[in-house]
Amino acid sequence: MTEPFSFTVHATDGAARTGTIRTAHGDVATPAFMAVGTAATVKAMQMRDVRETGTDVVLGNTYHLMLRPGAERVAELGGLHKFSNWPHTILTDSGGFQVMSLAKLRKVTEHGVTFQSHIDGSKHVLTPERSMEIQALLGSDIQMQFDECVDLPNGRDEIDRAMRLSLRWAERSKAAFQGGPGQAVFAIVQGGDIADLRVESARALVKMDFPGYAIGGLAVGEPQEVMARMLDVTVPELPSNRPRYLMGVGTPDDLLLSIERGIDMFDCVMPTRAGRHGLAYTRFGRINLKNARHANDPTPLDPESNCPAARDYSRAYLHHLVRSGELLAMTLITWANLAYYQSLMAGARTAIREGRFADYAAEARAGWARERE
Ligand code: PRF
Repeated sequence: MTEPFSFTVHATDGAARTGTIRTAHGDVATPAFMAVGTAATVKAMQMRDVRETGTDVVLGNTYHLMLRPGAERVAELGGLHKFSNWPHTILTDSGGFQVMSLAKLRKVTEHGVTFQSHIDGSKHVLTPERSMEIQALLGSDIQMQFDECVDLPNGRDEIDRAMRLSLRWAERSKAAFQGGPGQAVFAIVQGGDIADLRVESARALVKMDFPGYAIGGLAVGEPQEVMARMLDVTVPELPSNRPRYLMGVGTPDDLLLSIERGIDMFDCVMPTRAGRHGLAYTRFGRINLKNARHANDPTPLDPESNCPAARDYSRAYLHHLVRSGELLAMTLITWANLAYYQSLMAGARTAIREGRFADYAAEARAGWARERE
């Protein structure tokens, strides 16, 4: 029998917490970094290797999967876990954010969003009800409410309008959620960079009593200190016994700053996308492997890493692969990046348990100063 969805906090250190989220497809150690698997693949990676980096959750996207290969097809093939060979926890985003950044001829109404596919121009409609139906067909463990995220900077009226629309869509998403045991739907706080709108959004969503709360609408063009301030006003409004997910964030520094403020979950294309562009994230900082200074360097990215990609290949070899446009460059650097992000999170979990998160964050930040790309 599948156990119900749950979140247990094991230890806190200031506002930082470490805990376990239990879903129908296993346990997630928090703070957690979720690997982005937009189109049912963590680009350039095999799921076996994604798992080996310490990843507990892969994120899928409603928008991409509805367009190709189609949610009904994935359901007929046994659901997203089976289709992608990822038997662990899957979180799916609801589609609104991707429609806004990728689709053409978008139109937002109370009902939902009409748009044209970025792949073939075909016309589609996403509503809270259809988004939840697609996420149910995919069979994800954690499903996101349908919301509207606006860019920053933006005017108060526009931020206010999208926040209130997202609240009404939260009600409709919750009513349309078809999850069984071990599955959950999360709300998304909006409100841009305006503190009172953030507080209002969070309070209204908490009244609706969701099993988890995301903070959306950040990392959309605002400075890091604005993001930190929005976390400072939002997190205290959220119940301490529910997981908190900061969507689309971020750099290693963003992760530490957010964990310090009580965030439990993250996703970001940064380690995977940068990996496809020759950029490595390591304990020593970000390294641009395209740079000629690596051409004769026999040392690996990190000799002490437990990731084969970071440990067993020289920087000179990775430089050569990047310069030659070899596919293996993407695989190895993505793999090393995911492994670094996961080791940063594992270290954070241990440090919180041991009550030394501030020291851990300071040491990590000092380490990044050792590389100059
Ligand atoms: N809403 C949804 N997905 C998201 C965001 C959001 O606001 C963000 C913002 N950084 C990333 N992904 N549904």
